[in-house]
Amino acid sequence: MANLKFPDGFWWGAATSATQSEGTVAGDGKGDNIWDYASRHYNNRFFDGVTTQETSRFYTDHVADIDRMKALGLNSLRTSISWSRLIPDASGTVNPLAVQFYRDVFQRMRDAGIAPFVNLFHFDLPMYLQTEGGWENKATIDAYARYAKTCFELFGDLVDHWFTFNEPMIPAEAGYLHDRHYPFVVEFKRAAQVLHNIVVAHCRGIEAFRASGLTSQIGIIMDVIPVYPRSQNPADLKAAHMADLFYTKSLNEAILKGHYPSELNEVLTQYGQRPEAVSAEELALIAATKIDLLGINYYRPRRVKARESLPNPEGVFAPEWFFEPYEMPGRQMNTSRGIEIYPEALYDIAKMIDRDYPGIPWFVSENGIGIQDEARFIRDGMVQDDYRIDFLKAHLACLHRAISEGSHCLGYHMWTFVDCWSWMNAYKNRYGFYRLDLATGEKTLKKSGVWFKQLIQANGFELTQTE
Ligand code: IFM
Repeated sequence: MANLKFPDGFWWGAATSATQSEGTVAGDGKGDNIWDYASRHYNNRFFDGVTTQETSRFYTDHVADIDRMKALGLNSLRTSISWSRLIPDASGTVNPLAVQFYRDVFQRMRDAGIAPFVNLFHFDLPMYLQTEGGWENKATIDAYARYAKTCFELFGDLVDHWFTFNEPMIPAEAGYLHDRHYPFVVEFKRAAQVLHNIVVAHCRGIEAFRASGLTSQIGIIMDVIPVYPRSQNPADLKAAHMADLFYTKSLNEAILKGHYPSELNEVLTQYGQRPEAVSAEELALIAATKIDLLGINYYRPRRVKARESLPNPEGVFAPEWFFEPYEMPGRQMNTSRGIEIYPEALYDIAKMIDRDYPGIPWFVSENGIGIQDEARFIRDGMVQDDYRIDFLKAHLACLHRAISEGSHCLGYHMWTFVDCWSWMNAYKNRYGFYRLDLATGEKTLKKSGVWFKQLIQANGFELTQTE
C-alpha cells in the first residue's frame, strides 16, 4: 500500500468549454458559431442529431452547477468564454447579457473557493468570421486580438488564470485536413496556414494581455499525444520521429521555443506544402512571445510504425505519408472511443517537458475517459463508474511519480465536471463526475465524483500493490 500525497496547493479541478456546456435559450443574444451552424446544417454527422443548443444547460443552471462543483471540493475549474455569445455579430458590439452571465459565473466561483481558469477559444469560431474565410483570413487574427482585449477589460478583475487557446492544432487538423470539424476542408497547405494564423493569434492575445496591465497569468492549453515506435528498427524510429515532428513539435516548438522546427520547414518546402502567408513580422512576434503557464491535455498515446506501402503520389499530402498507426498486441483499449489507455504516458510527458522545456510551470489541463451507454452502470440511482476511478488512480500514480522526481506539475483537471456535448459525438460518450439525464436535465453524482472528493480532501490517495 502506498500513500500518494500531492504538493500543497495542488490544483484539483475539472475542465469544460462554453459550447459544450452552456446551451442557448431564446433571448440570450448569442450569435451562431461554427458548431451551432454545423450541428444544424450537417445534423446527420452528430450522434443522435443532438445540436449545440441542447448542451448541458450551464447557461441556465450555473448557480446550481457551481454548488455542485463546491460540493465536490474542486479548487479550480476551466471553462471558456463563447466568443459568439460575447460578440454576436460583425459589428463588434458586446452582448450585455453575456457580460452579466460570465461575471456572475466567475464571481460565484470565486466566492465558492473555485479559481476560474478561463480560456478564450475552444474550437468555436463565430460564424460571421467563418463566412469571411475563418482562420485562413488574417482579419480573424485582428478580430481575435480585439476580442481578447475586450475579455481582459471585462473580466480581468475576476480571473487569475487565462488561456489563449485550447488544443490549437485541432481546428487546423480536424477542420482542414481530416474532415472531422466544419468547414470539412481536406487540404494540407490550408491546414498549415490555419495553424500558423492561430499561432499568430495566440501571440496577439498574449500581447493584448501584457498591454492590459493585468498581473495575473496567461498561457495556452496543448493536447499532447506522445508517440511510441513499434520497435527500435531505424525505419520505425524514423516513422515515430516524423509523427512527433508534424503533430507535436510543430506547435510545441513554436509556442515554447519561439520558432517552427527547421526540419519541418525543410520537409514542407520539399513537398510544396509550406503556408504562403507567413511574414517576417509574424515570425518575430512568435520568437518574442512567452507564456506564463502551460496546460497539457492527455488522453492517449500514438503508436506508429514504418509505412508498408507508398502513399498515393496524387493523393492528399498528409503527415501520414511518413508513418502508419500501429496496433500493439495486448494494449488496453477504451472501446467506446477506440483509443488506447496508457497511463505511463503521463510520466513520459512530464519528463519530456522537463527535458525539452525546462522550468515551465505546467498542469494536466484535461485527462479523462469517455464511456458509451453509462446508464447500464446505474445501481441505486448512481453510475458505478469504477472504470473511471481505476483510470484516475493509474494516471495519477504516474503523475505522482514524475512529481516526486522533481517535475513542476501544479495540478490536475479531469475532463469533465458534468457530462457534456462533444464535437460530432454529442452525448455518445460520457466523461463527467455528474451524470446528465438528457431527457429530464437531472444531474446526479457518479461514484467517481465521490472518489474524487475524497482524493481532494486527502490531497492524495492510497494505492494497493495490485493497482
Ligand atoms: O471534448 C473534448 C474537448 O473539447 C477537448 N479535449 C478532448 C475532449 C474529449 O474528447
